[in-house]
Amino acid sequence: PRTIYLADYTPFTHVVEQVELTFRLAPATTRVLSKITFAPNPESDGGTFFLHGEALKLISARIDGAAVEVRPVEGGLTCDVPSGRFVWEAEVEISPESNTALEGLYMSNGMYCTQCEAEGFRKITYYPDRPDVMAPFKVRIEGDLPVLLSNGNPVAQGEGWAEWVDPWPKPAYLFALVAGELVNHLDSFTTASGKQVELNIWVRPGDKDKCAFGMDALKRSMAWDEQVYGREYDLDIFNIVAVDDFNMGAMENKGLNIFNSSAVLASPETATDANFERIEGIIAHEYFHNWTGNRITCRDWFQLCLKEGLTVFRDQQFTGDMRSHPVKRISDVLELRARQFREDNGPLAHPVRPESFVEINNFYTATVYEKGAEVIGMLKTLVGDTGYKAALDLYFERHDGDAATIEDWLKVFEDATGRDLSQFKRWYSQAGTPRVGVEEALSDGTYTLTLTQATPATPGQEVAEPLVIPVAVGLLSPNGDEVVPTQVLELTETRQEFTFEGLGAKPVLSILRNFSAPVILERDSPNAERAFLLAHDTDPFNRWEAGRALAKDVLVRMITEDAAPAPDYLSALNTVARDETLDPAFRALALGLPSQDDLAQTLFEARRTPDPLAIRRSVRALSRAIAEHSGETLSDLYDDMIVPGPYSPDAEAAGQRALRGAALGYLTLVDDGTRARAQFETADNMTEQLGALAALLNIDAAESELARFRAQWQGDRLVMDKWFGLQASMAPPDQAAERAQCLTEDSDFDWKNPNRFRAVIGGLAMNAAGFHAPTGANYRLVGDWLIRLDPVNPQTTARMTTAFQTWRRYDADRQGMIREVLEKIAATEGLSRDTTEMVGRILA
Ligand code: B3K
Ligand code: ZN
Repeated sequence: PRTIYLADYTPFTHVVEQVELTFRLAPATTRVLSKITFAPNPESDGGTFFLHGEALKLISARIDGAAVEVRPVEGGLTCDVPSGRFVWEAEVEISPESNTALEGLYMSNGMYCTQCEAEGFRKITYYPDRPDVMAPFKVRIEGDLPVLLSNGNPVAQGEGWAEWVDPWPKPAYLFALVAGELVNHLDSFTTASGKQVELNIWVRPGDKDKCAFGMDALKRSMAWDEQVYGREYDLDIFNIVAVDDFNMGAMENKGLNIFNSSAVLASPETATDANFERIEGIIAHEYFHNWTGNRITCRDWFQLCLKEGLTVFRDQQFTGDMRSHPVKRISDVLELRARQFREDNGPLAHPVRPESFVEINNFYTATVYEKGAEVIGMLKTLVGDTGYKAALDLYFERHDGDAATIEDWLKVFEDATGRDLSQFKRWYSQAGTPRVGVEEALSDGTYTLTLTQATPATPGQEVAEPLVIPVAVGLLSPNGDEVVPTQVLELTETRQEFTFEGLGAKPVLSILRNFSAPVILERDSPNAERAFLLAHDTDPFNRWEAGRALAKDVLVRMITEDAAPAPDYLSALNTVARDETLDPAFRALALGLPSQDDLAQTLFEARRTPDPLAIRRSVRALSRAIAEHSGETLSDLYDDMIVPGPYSPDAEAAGQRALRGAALGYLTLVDDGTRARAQFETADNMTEQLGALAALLNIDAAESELARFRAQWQGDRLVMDKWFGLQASMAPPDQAAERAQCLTEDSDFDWKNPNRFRAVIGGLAMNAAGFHAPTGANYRLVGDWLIRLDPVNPQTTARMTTAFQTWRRYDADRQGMIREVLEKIAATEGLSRDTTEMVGRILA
């Protein structure tokens, strides 16, 4: 397969002035008629005219009304074209019903839908399928279905046809079409300037009662983007459609967002608090793309973080405003460490702006998205809130309608704030998680903080240059008063000193407040200091972080030295759990332990080979010790944190349920499941029902509840995904293989549905000790399923190969077995470009 390089960018030979498409829908033989006006691109040095096209049956092609001879070439076609403006017309045939890759135009439960990002439009018709070619689209859909949707505004419709016009020039990846027997949840929004916008969430008839929350989230997103970024919506209508078969969460097509049904449908009975929060965040994210992604798009796919990092940053701000900033920050950092640090410290590490790729779909990663958002957060910290606002205003003013680059993005910050960002730019080109070292000294009232930075080598990058790292610090006096409030130190060199004058006693350092940079702090502070910060830090993030560092230290000692759970830690945790001045959601997070995967990585970095079974044993032993030590506290919390009244997914109620749920998890380890069974019986919402089920599974005593859960929810695909996922991810190590086998043989295991496949195969990969069971049976099971899925759905297959990205952490036996599986995948005949690239990188 061919590698594409950022350095090779050249503009397209032509500009597209207008696109007109007609779809004659039929499951196996859809006809797509296109009429496209091309004109020479003044920015291009010329070259051969080329249109992308894949898996298309060309029926006819004309230029300016006359038949034209086209020459098929790899990935599309070329032909001779007039030197000036001309009209290209083509008719092609495609087969949506046999499109299992879920890219291009495909069918899901009898409904037609599209997914064009990144390069799916070329499976619909011949076109310059690249984001820097933007054009207004006019679309006519003909089909015997009641609902026919496309981008933009509806302009005309009749029995079996509809026409849509999108006045905003857009790249083809934002094209969308939906046709089906759908019903709508209807609402409206009045924009700041008084324009009425019709809002719809389109679903299958049985799902209409699951739209209210998503609609509310949409309206809150629209209002927020006006208030915080001054961005108004720009069409008469905004449509969201729920689709059951979808490769990712959702897609921001102009005026017609298409969602995985799991990312939009919610009712109290079927969705957990976590689901509600995720839905709110994804609806906001896709809506925010209307400005950061659609009005301003990317010049090429290397600039993906331009829209994704920024839009993630915006949705994080939104959730913080809607809920709680500290709780959101802690959750985001947990995610970042679990997914992005894992990627950045293994074979798949790549810069936030990659410089080459084989298959762009493989780069919709935690690095591009989440680290991309962290980079924007650092920029904001460095230039301040007013600088950020000025820069964003300038960005929208200067680049509206553009296909922009990271250079453009940084330039608006430079122009708006006068700051030189040439060193900061390294965050976009240098992969790997920087390690920051800390030394402290006090003499004659001067406190000196020496910070160092180093970034380990990553694939293709041997030497790393120093970055600009904003390090937020505060100093506390030994009695807990803040003697130096938060200030941002700018670490720009490999080693740098910062001094603070006038300190009588040695202060306690609270460093990297609010996680001001995506780095790993290398600092061995004494546990007494961590316990002090857990009790007193004025920065909520660092308070939580101190507890986490303590827990990690305790666990590492338990794993490596067979130590007993440290009593100091147990009592510190008990104090936090009881502290009623703390938000319940925060306390719930503080009660969580580091994940088994996180511990494996920690051990690996300390040059010890992680033993997944030993890790699991220690985590369970510590959990039990917490349950025993804090029995009374947990039991009080369980009794007190009952949320009165009917279920509401709001942050406060969800926080109380989270704390009560955390208590239940621990209590179930010591009460034989009495409380969990009772809760399962009486729960009137999915959060409590699933929480009880998980608690019982954790003690391997959920057999009857699993059967009842299934009987109750058999008809609900999204709830059944939970049933599958929980069992795969929680099976005890010695049963995981058998359990997973059994789940894949289940009559409801629809492996072509990405949500179901991910629930089982992805769930198993997340079951750390189970996945790594010493026989290697699960490696082989996952490998064989990936081989089977690849010809059907390369995108989901490639993404799931990441289950193996940490393989070099483990012992020689496990490495050998994983290598065998990876090599077997790599040797599979006809393996997709997507999976070939991923497996190649993991093995390299
Ligand atoms: N932009 C889409 C992701 C498309 C993924 C293509 N493989 C969703 C999002 O980030 O909002
Ligand atoms: Zn996005």
